[in-house]
Amino acid sequence: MAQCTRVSGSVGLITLQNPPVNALSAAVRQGIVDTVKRALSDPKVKSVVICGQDGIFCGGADIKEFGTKMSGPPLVPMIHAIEAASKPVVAAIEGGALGGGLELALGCHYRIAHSKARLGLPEVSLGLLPAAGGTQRLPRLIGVPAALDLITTGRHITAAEALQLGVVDQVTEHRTVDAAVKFALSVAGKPLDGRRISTYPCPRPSDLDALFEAAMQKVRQNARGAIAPVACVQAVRAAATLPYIQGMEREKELMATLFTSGQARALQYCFFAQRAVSKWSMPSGARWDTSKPRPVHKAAVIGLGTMGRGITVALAQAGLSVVAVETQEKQLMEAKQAVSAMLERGAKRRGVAPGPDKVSYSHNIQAVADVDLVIEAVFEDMDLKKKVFQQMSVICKPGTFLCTNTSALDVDHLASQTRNPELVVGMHFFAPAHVMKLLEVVHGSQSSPQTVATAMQLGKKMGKVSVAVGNCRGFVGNRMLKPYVEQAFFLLEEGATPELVDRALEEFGFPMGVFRMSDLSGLDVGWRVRRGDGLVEPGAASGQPARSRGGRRYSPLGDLLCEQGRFGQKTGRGWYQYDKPGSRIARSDPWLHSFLEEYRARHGLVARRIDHQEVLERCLYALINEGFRILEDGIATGPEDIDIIYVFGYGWPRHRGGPMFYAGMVGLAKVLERLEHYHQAHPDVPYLQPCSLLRRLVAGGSPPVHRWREVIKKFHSQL
Ligand code: 3H9
Repeated sequence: MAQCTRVSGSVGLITLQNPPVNALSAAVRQGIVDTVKRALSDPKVKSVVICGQDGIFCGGADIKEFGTKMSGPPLVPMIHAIEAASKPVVAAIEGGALGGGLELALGCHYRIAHSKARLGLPEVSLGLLPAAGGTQRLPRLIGVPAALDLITTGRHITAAEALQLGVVDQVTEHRTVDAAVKFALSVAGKPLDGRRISTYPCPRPSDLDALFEAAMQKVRQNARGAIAPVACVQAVRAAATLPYIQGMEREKELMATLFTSGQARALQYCFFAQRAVSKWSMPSGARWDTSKPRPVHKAAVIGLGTMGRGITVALAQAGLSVVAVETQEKQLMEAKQAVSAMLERGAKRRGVAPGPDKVSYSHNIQAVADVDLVIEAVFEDMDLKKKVFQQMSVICKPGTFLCTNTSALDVDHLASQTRNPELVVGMHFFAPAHVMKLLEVVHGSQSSPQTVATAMQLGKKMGKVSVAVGNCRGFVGNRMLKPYVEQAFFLLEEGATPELVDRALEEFGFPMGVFRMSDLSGLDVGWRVRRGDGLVEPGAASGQPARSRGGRRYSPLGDLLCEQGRFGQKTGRGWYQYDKPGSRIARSDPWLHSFLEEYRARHGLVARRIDHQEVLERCLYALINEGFRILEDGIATGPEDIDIIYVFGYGWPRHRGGPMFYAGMVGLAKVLERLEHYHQAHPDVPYLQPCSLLRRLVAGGSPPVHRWREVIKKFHSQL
C-alpha cells in the first residue's frame, strides 16, 4: 500500500507500506498511482515527498510476484507519470533504494538520502536487468562508465558514493523525511524541465565502441555463462546510442528474454533459498531459529594452521575478543604475524582503521578457560582432536560451547569425549576461512538446539551463510564431492585427459575443473584420507595396483601421482605442471599424458572418445544422486540447503541454481534415465545407482523443487 498525508501545509507525503522492505507489489504500485494522482490534483499540495515506512525506502519489485500472473499497474508508466508531474517530487531515501526502488527514485525530480542508506541496481544478481528505466536513466544521470559498473555488477553503493557520482542530490545525517520535506518546500513552484532525467542527452564517450567492447569482454570473462550481465551491457549501449523511447523498447525486449530464461529462475531461487536455510529445524522438531542463541563475546581458536588463522581473523573482524592457541612456538610466532597482516589488509580493504588488537596469543591451552566458545582447528586427525576435546571439557568454564572445524570426522565421537556433549557442534569453515562465505554447522545427535542456534548466529555475525547439516562422513559438501571426483578419475582411465574434463566443467560454469581444483588444494589431502581408510596399496607405483576395493571400482591414479611426489601446485607438479612450486598457472604436462597411456596399457584399458556431455552427466549426476541420498538420510532438511552449500562453498554456478535445482531443470526423469544407463555400464560403481528418493520423485510426476520437502517428509515417515 501507499498512504498519502499532507505535512507542513503544502507537501504531500506518500509513504510506501509493504513490510519488511516495501517491495513494489501490485497493491503498492496501485497505491502509488492513486496517491500521486490525488496529490497532483490537490491545489493545496505544492510538492510531493515519497518515502518508505520502517526505515527503508524500497527493496525493488516484489520478487515473489515474478513467475505469477502480473496484475496491477506496471512500473514503467507509473514512473513516467511521476517524472512528468507538474509539481516537484522528492525521494526520501532511508535504509535502501534497490532495483525498482532506485528506479522509482530516478523517476523523481530530486533525491535526498540518509548517510547510512545503500543504493543499487542488483537486478543482475537475479538474472534480470533494471527494466523500469534504470538502464536508460542512470547513464543519462551519471555517465556511461559509472552506470555500466553499477548495472553489470549490481553492487550496492553508500550514500556518500551516490552523492559523488551524482545519483543523489543531498545526503543528510538527520531524519530523511524532515530533510526531504524541507527541501520539497524550497523547490515548490520551481521549473522542472531540467529535472526529468529521461530528457537528458546520454553523455556519449568518444571511444564508445572500445568502451563497450571492453565492458562486454569483462562481463563475459566474469559471468561464467550467465546471460544477464551481457544483456545489461547491451541495454546501456542502447542508452548511449538510441533516443530514450527506443532505448526503453530495447530494455523491454532484453528483459523479456531474461525474464523467461531458466537462469533468472535459478538466480531467484537462490535468493530465496539463501534466506530459507536460516529457518532450519532439527530432526527432533526443535527449531534452532526459535531457540535463543547465547551471546558470544569471547572465543578461542585452537590450532593456528591455515584454517585456524582464517577463523581467528573472521572472529576478530566480527568484533569478538579472540584467544588464539598454538602449542608449537614457531608456528605460533608465524601465525601471529600472518593474522596481524590479514587483519590489517582486511581493514584497508573495508576502508576502516585497524581496530584495537582483539586477538591474544598463547601456546598454553589453559588460556581458553574463560571463553564462551572454542573452535578447534587442529590437524585433521581423530586421535589428536579427541585429546583436544578431552582437555577442553576439563579446562573450559561450565557452559562453554565446544566446536570442531573438522571437514569430515564424526562430531558425535568428539562429543563423547566431553562432559557435556549437548554443547558440542561442528563449524566447518571453507578455506580461506575469513573470505569464503559458507559455514556448515554440523549438529551431532546430542547437540542442543541452543548450541546449534549459537553457532548459526555466530556464523551470521561473521558474515557467513550458515547452513545447518547432520553428522555423517563429509557432511553435505564433501560427501557429495566424493562421487564427483571419483567419476573424474574413472573418465581418465577410460580415455579422457584432465584438460578435457576440466574444460567441460569450466564451460558449465565452475571457476575450476576438478583437476585444477585438486592441484590447488593438494592431492596429498585425499591421499592421506584414503590411506587412513586402508584404500591405498603401498608401493603401487612399482606394481600394477588393483582397480577395485571390496568389489567396488577404485582408481589408484591419484595415489600413483602422490607416490611420485606430485601433490599439485605446492610441488609444481600434479595433474598439470607449473613453472615453479606455488605457481598458479596450470600447463598441460606431456609426462602426465604418457603416464595415463602407460597406465591404460598396463591394465588393458582401451581409450575411447569421451565428449563433454558424458563428463557432465557422469560427474554431475553422480554428485546429484548423492545429494538425494543426503536428503533421504535427513542430513540436509531440504534441497535448498544443498544448493546453497554448493553455490557458496564449491563454486557451483549460481545461475544454474545449485545441483538439486539443476536436476529439476534438466528433468528428474532424464537424470534417473542417465544414471540407470551409466550404472548398467558400470555396475561396480554404487554411486551411479539411482537412489530411492529420486525414483520416488519421478514416480510422483517430478514435482518442482519447492515441493520436494513434502515428498521427503512422507518418505521418512514410511521408513
Ligand atoms: C526489480 O526491482 C526489477 C525491476 O528493475 C524491474 C521490474 C520491471 N521482493 O534479505 P532479507 C524479503 S528486481 C520480495 O532477509 P535484509 C526476503 O525474501 C528486485 N521480497 O533482509 C525476506 O523474506 P523472509 C531488485 C523481498 O535486511 C525479507 O524480505 N531488488 C524482496 O538482510 C527480508 O529480506 C533486489 O534485488 C523483494 N524485492 O536485506 C533487492 N527483498 O523474511 C533484494 C527482500 O520471508 N533484497 N524480500 O525470508 C535485498 O537485497 C535485501 O532483502 C535487502 C534487505 C538489502 C533489501
